[in-house]
Amino acid sequence: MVMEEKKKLTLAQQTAEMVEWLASFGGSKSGGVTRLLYSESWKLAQEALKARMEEASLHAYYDDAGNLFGRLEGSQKEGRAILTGSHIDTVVNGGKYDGAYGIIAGVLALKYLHEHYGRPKKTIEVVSLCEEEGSRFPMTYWGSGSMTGLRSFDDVYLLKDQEGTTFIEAMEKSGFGKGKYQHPGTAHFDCFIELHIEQGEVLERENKSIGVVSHIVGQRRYNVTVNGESNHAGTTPMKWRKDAMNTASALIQVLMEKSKRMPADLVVTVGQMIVEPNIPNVIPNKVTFSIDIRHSDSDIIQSFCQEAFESFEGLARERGTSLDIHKWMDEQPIKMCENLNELSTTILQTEGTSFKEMTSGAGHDSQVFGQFIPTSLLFVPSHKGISHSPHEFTKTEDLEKGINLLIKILHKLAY
Ligand code: HGY
Ligand code: MN
Ligand code: MN
Repeated sequence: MVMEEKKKLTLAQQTAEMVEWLASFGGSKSGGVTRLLYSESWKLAQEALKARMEEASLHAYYDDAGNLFGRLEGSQKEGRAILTGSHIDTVVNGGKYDGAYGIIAGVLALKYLHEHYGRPKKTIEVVSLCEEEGSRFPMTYWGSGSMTGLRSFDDVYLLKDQEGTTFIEAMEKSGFGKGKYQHPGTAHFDCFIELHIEQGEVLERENKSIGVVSHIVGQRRYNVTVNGESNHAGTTPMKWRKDAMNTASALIQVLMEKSKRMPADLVVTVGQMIVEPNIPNVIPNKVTFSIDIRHSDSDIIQSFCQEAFESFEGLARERGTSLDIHKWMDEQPIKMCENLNELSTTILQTEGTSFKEMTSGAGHDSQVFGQFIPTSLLFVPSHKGISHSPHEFTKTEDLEKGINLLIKILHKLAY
């Protein structure tokens, strides 16, 4: 679709077109989207977004981690810029909106502001953050983490994906990490505003258009590796086995049973399991499974992990197996910026748009930026609360309400 035609489209039509367009990068026949960090579909999406940013009269540029920025230069040379955006990577077979919506909202908001108000006083930038999910390598928030210093290049070089490709190989193959672009940083940003789908169904159930997030829950992720002994499924008596799967299933039951005795808003998920040698007639000698634990109070997360892991060692020993427990993510609960939230709620009250102040059970790049610069996270409803799935859906009119709010916030802050 050429630029001229795009200009005549309404904001709602541009939004709907851009959602489908971006979802085509890594899109599958099942309607899911898979765009993993530094993969071919990730690279094509970033390159295509760069062109869209330039079409929208933004100055587009990368940093050395592969974060892509679109800048609407302000007339005031001094002073720091306002940043908006979200992450371009997805989970495997995820939805069209998680991360992508925040980038689309930023590009269309800056395009609208430039077309209707010309040059701002303060510079505004939209960022397509290279990675947030932790779907390819065992590490999350690489985009926002590399910008804020929460993650360093040293942390990631030797990480490997499930195919055995190292992080540095993948990064360099997609053209980053070699010093060709500026080093990631947040030095010239004043604040960060992220639009995101709720990924829950509170807004839809309560018929509210916007979620203004007050806090994001704390989140920990572990990989637990059980080491046993492979052997013949037919000739090895049960009492002689060192069965890594038997132990893993006992440990997972401990987690699920223990969670029933914890506050209802503690959530624990075992989402990934790697079995070796993963053959029906061989007793597994190694099972690695992930644990994702979240709660708004980090002391509750700590006590849950401590008590659960205490029983792990004994259960493993009883079954002739041993354990390695590796914590690879530990983000504290964080409060969002009250001033920015007040700006949003004032705009919403004035225009009569329904909203709800709420906690986020999902982690977001705002959880990282919020540790360094004033940050605001704003939700639009997810149909039936479904996310991380091809069935993720948000109505265009809800997407548009979020973008209109972003336009008003940025206009207030930058013009
Ligand atoms: O897992 C999460 O909370 C987010 O979608 N990365
Ligand atoms: Mn996600
Ligand atoms: Mn997300």
